[in-house]
Formats: sequence, structure tokens, C-alpha cells
Amino acid sequence: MNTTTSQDLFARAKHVIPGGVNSPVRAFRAVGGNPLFIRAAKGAYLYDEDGNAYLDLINSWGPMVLGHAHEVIEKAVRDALSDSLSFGAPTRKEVEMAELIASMVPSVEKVRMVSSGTEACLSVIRLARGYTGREKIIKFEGCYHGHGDSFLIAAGSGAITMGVPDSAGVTRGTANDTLTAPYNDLEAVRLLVAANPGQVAAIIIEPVAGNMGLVLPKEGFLAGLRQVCDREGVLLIFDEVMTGFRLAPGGAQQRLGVTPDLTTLGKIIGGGMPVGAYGGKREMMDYVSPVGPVYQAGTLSGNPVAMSAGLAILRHLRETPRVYDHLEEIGNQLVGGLTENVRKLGLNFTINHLGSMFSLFMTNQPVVDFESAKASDLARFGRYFQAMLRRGVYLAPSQFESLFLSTALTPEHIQYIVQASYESLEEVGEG
Ligand code: KE4
Repeated sequence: MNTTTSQDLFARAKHVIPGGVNSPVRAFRAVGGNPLFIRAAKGAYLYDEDGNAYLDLINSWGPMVLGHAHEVIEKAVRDALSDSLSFGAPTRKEVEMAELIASMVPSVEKVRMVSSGTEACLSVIRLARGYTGREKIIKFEGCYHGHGDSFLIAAGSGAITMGVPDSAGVTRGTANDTLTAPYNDLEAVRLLVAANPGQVAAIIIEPVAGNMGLVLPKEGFLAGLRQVCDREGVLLIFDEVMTGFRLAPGGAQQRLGVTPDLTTLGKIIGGGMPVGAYGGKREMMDYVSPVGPVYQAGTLSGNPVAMSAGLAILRHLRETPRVYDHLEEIGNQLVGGLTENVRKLGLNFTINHLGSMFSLFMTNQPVVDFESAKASDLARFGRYFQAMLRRGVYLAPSQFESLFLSTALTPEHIQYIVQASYESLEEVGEG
């Protein structure tokens, strides 16, 4: 596979961009080799600068749930371009977007648009602290809520992919206000809250965790968090940046039947454009400036072109619920094939799966939290990643990431991916 143009671009990039990338996980540090520079994408395929084609199982880390360059979204953006790109003033599209989100997401009565998932999570924590007058938050080991200081404690995704679940530059004061518990460990949460009476503003969680690889909440875990929060006056925040509009029209909270006080959103909400949002009960959201004392602002918040893309994809998802059945079918077919592969090869690797999200872990132990995810054979995962790439299948370049499927995947694509995975697992062999 010729990748000389990508290599040349990477060499140039490293002179002018830290690590040659604008987001660490893209650098392939965890899987070896050099990153591919993508020129274009269409449907289920990515095309790199050397003309190689790849079946895409990341889909921009979630947003491209309908596949790349979907006509509905492309047309909406084209139609918006001639009206200027940004005004910095309120627009009709923002009202329509807020009404649409409130109609789809159970916990949302009011919503504030921002420009990334990180910004949504930063803002919602400030709101929780302002609303409760409390300072501490509880997050879970291996969960990732963007790169805000409060969250870079035992963080997942790129932070652990780099082998540094914490980050330089985060002050002791900030770290002291972030308490962490193992995912799925309700007793640990109860103990943390009891040890910090009247001090915990919020518990923030990925209701289905995607940033240590995919880890599902155990039966009763989310409901248990809801009860702790109700009893202790702690706000429950679901970070649905990954799961929102993917696992159901109303996200994980709709699919799993537990309603948080506040929700963060991103990725699919912008259809590939830079959009994030946080929302919840009117009473809480009215603590946000200019109504309330919690300040938060953004030059490009509710950007009209991004709102056009977001309105197009969310309207499509709301008006064609068949998309969710299709995503379930694709997920079941692909994971069924991969499960058969590991059985036939006698590997018994763990596959965690829900809807159109899944992870193949290079361990035969159950993966229910960060510790068990970290027991995976990372070197073997790196070899598997490269073997799949050679076969034209683009996985997340880290064991600690979920994969994301799109409706652009056909049965033939799925069959190809299953076969490529069988060959790749066989090729990388034992440890
Ligand atoms: P962004 O700031 O990257 O838009 O969103 C941060 C974020 C917040 N919450 C959750 C649950 C997330 O998964 C993310 C971002 N996800 C990663 C993928 N694990 C983005 C990929 C990257 O960092 O390049």
C-alpha cells in the first residue's frame, strides 16, 4: 500500500503542528506507523492522499452516522453558504435547533449551543457548581469529557492512549475538586458522596462509555446513580456527546430509561460541523447568562452553517426512525461475524456492543471498567490495527476507543470486514 504522500505531509505537519496532528489520537502513537492523511470521503469510504480507499469504522469519531457526504446534509450546507458564514447574532435556525433538541432528548427543556463537546462539558460543570453552590464533581475512571482541566483526571480516550490519564498543567486545586470512581461501582460513588457531605455538585458520566473502548453500564448502575443524586442533592449529568442521537433519537437516556438533570451533546448534533450543546431543566438552564449568574459565551455558538447541518441530520433522524433499526441490524451482523471469528480462532476475545457502537478487546476477560480494559494486549491490538488497515479497513487507532458504524455500510461491506478481521486476527497470532 503506497502511503508516500501521507508520509511527506506528516513530515511537513510535524514542523508546524504539535505531533503533526490537531488531536493526539490521530497520530497513531498507540498503534505504530504514520497516520494517513485523508483527502476525501463518500458513503462508507475514506480516501487518503495516495488514493487508497478504506471502509470507515470511526466515522469522524461518531458524527457521520449516515455515512460521509450524505446528500441531505451536503445540500443543507450548500444552501446556507450564500447567506454568509456567521453573523454573531441570534438566528431562526438556532430557535429551530433548540426546539428540535428539546423535542428529541428527554432531559432537555432548554439548551445552549456551543462549538465542541469539550465546551459543552466545561460549561455544564460550571453550571452545576453555580446552581448547587458546591465545588466537587465525581467522574469515572476511563471516561472522557473533553480536555477541560477538571476532566483530565483518570481520563480515557486520547489521554490514556498517550499513556497519561492525567495531564501536565492541571493544578492541584483543580484536581482536588475532581473525585473519581471505577465505572459500574455504585458503592464507590456512595462512599465518595458520604466522605464529602454537601460538597459534590454533580456526577458526570458517559451513560454508555466509549472512551476506554466500549463499556456498558451494569443493570441498575445508572438508576442507582439517579437515586444517589436524588437523595444527596447532587446533579446527574449524562455526557451523551458520543451516544446522543446514535443509540436512539433521544440517546442513551431514552434507550436505557434513566433521565439525568443535565445532558451534554456533540458529534452527530452537527452532522460533521463543529457543534456541541448542553441542556436540561428550565430551572437549571436559567442559571446561565444572560438570565442567571453562570457565565458562558461563544463567538461561533449556533453558527448558521453548522446549524443548517445539524438541523438537516437531526430532522432526518427524527423523521426516518428506520435509521435506528438499520443501525441495529448493521451492528448485530458485524458483531455476530466478529464473534464467530474469535470463536473459530479459539481466541475468546471480549466484544462489547450496543447498537452501532462496539469494541473488540484483546483480552478474554470481561471488560466492565477501566482496569479491565487496560488488561488488553495493546501490542497485539496495534498489530491487528495495521493488518486491518492493509486490508482497507480503518479502525480507531487505539484499543481505548469505541468504533462507530454508519448506515452507509452494506451487507457486502460487512462481509468484507468480517473476513478481513478473521485474516488479521490469524495473522497477528499469539501475544
Ligand atoms: P470534543 O471536544 O472532542 O468535540 O468532545 C469531547 C468529548 C466529550 N465527551 C465525550 C463522551 C467524548 O467522546 C468526547 C470526544 N471524543 C473523542 C473520541 N474518543 C474525540 C476524538 C479526539 O479526541 O480526537
